[in-house]
Amino acid sequence: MKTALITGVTGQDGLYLSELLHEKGYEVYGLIRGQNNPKLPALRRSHPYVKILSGNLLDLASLIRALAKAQPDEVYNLGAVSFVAYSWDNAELTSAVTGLGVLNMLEAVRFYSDDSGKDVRFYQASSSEMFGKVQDVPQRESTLLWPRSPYGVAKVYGHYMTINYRESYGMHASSGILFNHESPRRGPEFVTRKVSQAVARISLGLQDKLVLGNLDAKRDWGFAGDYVDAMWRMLQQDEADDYVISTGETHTIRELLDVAFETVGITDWERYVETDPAFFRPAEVDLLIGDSTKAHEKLGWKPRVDFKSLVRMMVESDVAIEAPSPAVAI
Ligand code: GDR
Repeated sequence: MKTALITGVTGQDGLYLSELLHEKGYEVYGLIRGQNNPKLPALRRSHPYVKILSGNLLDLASLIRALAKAQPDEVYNLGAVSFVAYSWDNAELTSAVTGLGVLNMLEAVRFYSDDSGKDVRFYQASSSEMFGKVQDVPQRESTLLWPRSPYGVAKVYGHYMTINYRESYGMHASSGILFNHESPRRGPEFVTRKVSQAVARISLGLQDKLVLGNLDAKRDWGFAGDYVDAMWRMLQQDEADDYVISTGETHTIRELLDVAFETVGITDWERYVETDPAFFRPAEVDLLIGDSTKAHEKLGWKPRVDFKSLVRMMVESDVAIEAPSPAVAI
């Protein structure tokens, strides 16, 4: 039986990845920050097989202790401050957790590997946000990185540190450059879930307006459940490497609104949607579209859920969540 340690285990990807690894027979450990993490009770209920360890990406000693306890074969570093818009107001914190946190985890893995003699495999959650200003269409592994947010800059640091540990110490450290990936478990601050929740509530008469920022940005949106499978495949390769994971399709926020509102039978969504400069970003990433040919060829990976099915899945899930529960007969 293999053992895996996941940071960011309470996030969307952490939940899907724990399920995937559990189904494959892994013993799954999750690193949790803080004594009273509000997401912990839900995780214990929905994923009782995840063994919880306490640790913080900013505290190297805590990571070394967690590795000594879990004795993992594979470490998936998904923990980060992950909301791009938040990163301008919290640039130092984002740089610490999303950037230096990667270095701490790499160091902890190096200590533990040296100590135990085990060749621990490492996955770093890199991001399409690293591409930033458009250089290449579509973006691939060799595209010049030009991040446009403190979050993107921190992810570039983590990405190159991962490559550097691979080249310096021969570590099996891989980096997945994942484009946007969504699901009904997505946090409500991200645009897809903000839209799916609002559309569900508008269709049920619970909300009147949806206020957004830039409707013209283009994103390559895939399903998170498909993307965690790519993470696992990367760590099963003989050689560690970097891979773009994407659908190869791009859509504007307007197209997202078209499909989301259409799911509940509304075609004139302009009546419900307003824009507010407060939701515009100081620097925008205008166009993301990924070329994951390398992942197709080397990992045998392909996305299964397309854009329309993804948006419908999210809206339908939110309609079920928001719908008033049927009256209970006395
Ligand atoms: P992103 O995702 O920044 O691409 O990063 P997000 O869903 O936040 O934004 C996508 C695009 O939508 C535009 N937008 C809005 N975004 C939000 N959140 N709220 C709004 O009201 C709104 N209106 C328009 C944004 O300007 C942007 O262009 C996500 C995160 O998961 C990162 O952690 C991850 O690394 C990348 O995807 C890949």
